[in-house]
Amino acid sequence: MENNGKQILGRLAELGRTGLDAEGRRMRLAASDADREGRDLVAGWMREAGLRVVVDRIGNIFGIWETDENKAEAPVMTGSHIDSVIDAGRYDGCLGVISGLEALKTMKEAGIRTKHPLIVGVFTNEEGVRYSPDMMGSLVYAGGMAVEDALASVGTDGTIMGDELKRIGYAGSVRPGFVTPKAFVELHIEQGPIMDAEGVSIGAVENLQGIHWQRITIEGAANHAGTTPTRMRKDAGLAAAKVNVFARELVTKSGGVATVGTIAFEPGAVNVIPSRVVFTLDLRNPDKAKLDSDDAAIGAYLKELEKSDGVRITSEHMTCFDPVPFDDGICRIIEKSAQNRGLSVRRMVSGAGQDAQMLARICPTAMIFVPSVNGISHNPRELTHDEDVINGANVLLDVLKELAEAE
Ligand code: HGY
Ligand code: MN
Ligand code: MN
Repeated sequence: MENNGKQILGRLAELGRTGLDAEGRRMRLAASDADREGRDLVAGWMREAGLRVVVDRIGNIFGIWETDENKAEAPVMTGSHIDSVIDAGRYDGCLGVISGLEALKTMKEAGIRTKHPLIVGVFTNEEGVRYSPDMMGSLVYAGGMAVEDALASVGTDGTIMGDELKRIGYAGSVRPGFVTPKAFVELHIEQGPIMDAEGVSIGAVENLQGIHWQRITIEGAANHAGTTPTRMRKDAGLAAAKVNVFARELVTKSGGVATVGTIAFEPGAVNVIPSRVVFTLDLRNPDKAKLDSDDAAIGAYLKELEKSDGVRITSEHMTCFDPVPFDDGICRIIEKSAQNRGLSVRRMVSGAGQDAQMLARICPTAMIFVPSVNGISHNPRELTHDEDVINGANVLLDVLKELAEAE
């Protein structure tokens, strides 16, 4: 059985045209007008496919295919996210939503009967760019965060998540976690270089690395860039740079990764020593002990810096997600489907955070990866070849069919 590949590619392109700003940059930030545009498009496709569409209180959208015979059984769920980072590619998240919808449609139109209902989900705010934490919708769905706290979260633009969901018409009434799936499978691009470099078509993702996000504020003293001798400086900018270098040295040893993705200087003038710097540090490692020890080493280093550089430093953790093991049984179904389709397949670790890591808290979960050309992602040059898109969606179809116990 095959999906309608042309439809998947067409919808990826169509969804990819939503959320473009004046400069043509794709910015479908959670609960923005651009996000609404994408949500309306996908919810329309779900209705066209004859799915029952529900929206929960944190704005997660679910397209449900159930029959009188199977609706009492636990559903098999797939899905991902359509919110994006800034100047994003068009595959991240969208591939899993569109392919999941297509798989349900393909089975439905073929008259397949399944023992379990099937659901495709669109989870709110997976990226965490506008509101923290990331994977917010799936975290709330899995019971890891109270919906009230999520709705109260304040965005980088000062808006409130709950108000914005209301404004775009996606403040649903259904309780998040309204049904516990029998299993959850997410198709996603790798976003890294391994599969493309090795020429592997399918990844059976067996676990996912831990993620710690923190926001660090360094207070120094503004002073004249020309007249202030080095020894008298309380340079918040220099201290921030030292933290970045220290974090890179740490993860080079521990096998993790560290990223300072946002940084703001005050007062932000070319000839004024920065008095205040606020930046974020994204630390990741597949090994929990190493991640925790790197995080602790950063905390100790901040204390040292306060003394050596005469600055005041505070830090608040925005997320602390442990590494997540996925379900080996589902990985074996993914491998079997790939082999039956004559596709190369290998086990993978997800370097990126995913909605699947939250669903893994409540049901057996795994992911299917397809290659990202040159490993590029979170970048408009993100690319997955059409053939790999279609292969990934067909493997997802096989896996969902087997998990839903198609007759
Ligand atoms: O940050 C991540 O890993 C994901 O893209 N949200
Ligand atoms: Mn993603
Ligand atoms: Mn992403």
